[in-house]
This record gives sequence, structure tokens and C-alpha cells, in this order.
Amino acid sequence: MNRNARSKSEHYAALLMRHPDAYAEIKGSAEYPQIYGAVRWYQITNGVLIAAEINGLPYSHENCGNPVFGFHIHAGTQCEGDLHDPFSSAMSHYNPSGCPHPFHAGDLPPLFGNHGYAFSAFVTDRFALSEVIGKTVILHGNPDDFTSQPSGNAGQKLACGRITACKYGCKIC
Ligand SMILES: [Cu+2]
Ligand SMILES: [Zn+2]
Repeated sequence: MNRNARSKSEHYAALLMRHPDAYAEIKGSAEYPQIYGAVRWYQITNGVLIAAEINGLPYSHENCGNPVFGFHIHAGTQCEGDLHDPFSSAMSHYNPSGCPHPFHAGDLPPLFGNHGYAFSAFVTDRFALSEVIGKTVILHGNPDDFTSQPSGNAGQKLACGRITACKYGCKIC
């Protein structure tokens, strides 16, 4: 690792100790009410630092059964829906440039479940934080295969949160 790379990761680690610039409170659908968590968003010089921490995820005790959950920013602004699709109002992947999946701006690394818990922190330079305020983040029941169109065959929507600026107060920051 070069010196510059190390200084960036140290900077990110320090940022994660601070209040984020935005957050999304994640709540499960009626079928998965035990899922809860938060995604914290930090604007950085060339992109956005994102930290997701989710509890209450479904899991299996079987060998090779550790689940992987597709994770995306969706273009819709609400986490509402019906029995068929609990978060249909979140619409599809945030994709302002008309790219194929997985090159949508809103495509994020999937979360790996650990007996119901997931934590992931990463950087993306596909958007500025201000572009996605008010949009939604969705956790899916299947891994994202990074191939199928239009959404990586990530399966049903388990949980949703709305990305909210912390400018005027932030209840979980
Ligand atoms: Cu999605
Ligand atoms: Zn996508």
C-alpha cells in the first residue's frame, strides 16, 4: 500500500467517527419487521463514503447458507408499496446516465450477512451526495449477480430507507 492510500483510509476511519452528512434509517417490510439499521453518508472530495450497518437479517445455520443481500440506491423517494411489492414506490435503480446494470450510479456492493448482522463501508464516485438526498436505499433478498438486466436479479425488497440530509438535525447521527 502506498503512503497516499494509507492516508486516505485513515481519513475515512476518522470521518466514520463523526456525524454523517446524511443518513437513511433502514426498516424491514411487513414480512421482515425485525430488520433495522442505518446507512451513513459522508461527502468526500471525489465521491461519497458510505457505511451501512443492518441488524435482524434472515440467516441460515446450514453450511454454505450465509446469505448475500443486493443493495442499491433507488430513484423513488418513498418506502411504500403493497403486499406484492412492499416498496414499489422506491422504483428502480438510480440511473441518471442511462447505463446498464451494474453501472447504474445507484449500484452498491452487496451486504454479506453474519448471523443476521451486516456491516460494510466503501467509497463510490458515481454521484455527489446532494444528488441522492431524498432518494431511497433498498436491501434485497438475493445476491446481485451483476449481470442480469435491469437489476441484477436481486429478488424481493426486504428493507428500505430514505436518504435524509443531517443539516437540520439527524435523529440517529
Ligand atoms: Cu435494488
Ligand atoms: Zn443497477
